[in-house]
Amino acid sequence: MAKKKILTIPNSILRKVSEPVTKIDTETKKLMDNMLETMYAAPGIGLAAVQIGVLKRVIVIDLSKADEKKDPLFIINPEIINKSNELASYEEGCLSIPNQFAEVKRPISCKISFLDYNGKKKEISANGLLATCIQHEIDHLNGILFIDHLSKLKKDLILKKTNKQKIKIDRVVV
Ligand code: GNR
Ligand code: NI
Repeated sequence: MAKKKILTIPNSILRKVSEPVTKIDTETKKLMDNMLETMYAAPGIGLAAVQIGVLKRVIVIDLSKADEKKDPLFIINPEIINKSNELASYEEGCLSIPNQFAEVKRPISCKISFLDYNGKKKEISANGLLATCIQHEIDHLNGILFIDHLSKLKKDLILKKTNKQKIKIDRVVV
C-alpha cells in the first residue's frame, strides 16, 4: 500500500465528474488499498478516489473509533436508490478543504447499491453519520464539495480563509 497526496481546493480536478469502474481488477484493488491508507493517515472517515487524483467512482469509508477494530467499507459505482425527505444537519469537514467546517443539511437517511471490494453487488441503508458521509463522498464523484451546499456568504468566507491559509504556507516555503 502507499499513502498518496490529497488534492485540495482550488485544484480543478476536484470539480470533474468521475467515471464508473468497468472492471474490478488488481489495479482497482490497489487503488482502494492506497485510498484506505491515505484516509487512515490523514486521518479521515471517508475518501473519494478523485481526492487522490483518480477520476473513478470509488469511495472508502471507515467510521470505527481509534480504539475499535478497523471496519473499512469499499464502495464502487454507488447508485442512490432512495433518500429520506427528512433532513438533518451535521458539521462537515473535507480533507480537500483543510481546517474548515460547517453545518450541512442533507437527507437523514439513504439507501444505496454498489459493488464491494470483490465486485459483489450490495445494498445498504444508512442513517446518521454514515448517511452523511456516503452523500458527501458521492458528491465528490460528481465534482461537488460540501461548501456548494452552503449560502454564498458562508461559502465565500471559507474560500477566503482557505486562500489566506495557502498564502501563509507559500510564504513559509518561499
Ligand atoms: O474526514 C471526514 N470527515 C467528515 C465529517 C463530516 C462529514 C463528512 C466527512 S468526510 C471527511 C473526509 C473527506 O473529505 N471525504 O471526502
Ligand atoms: Ni470530502
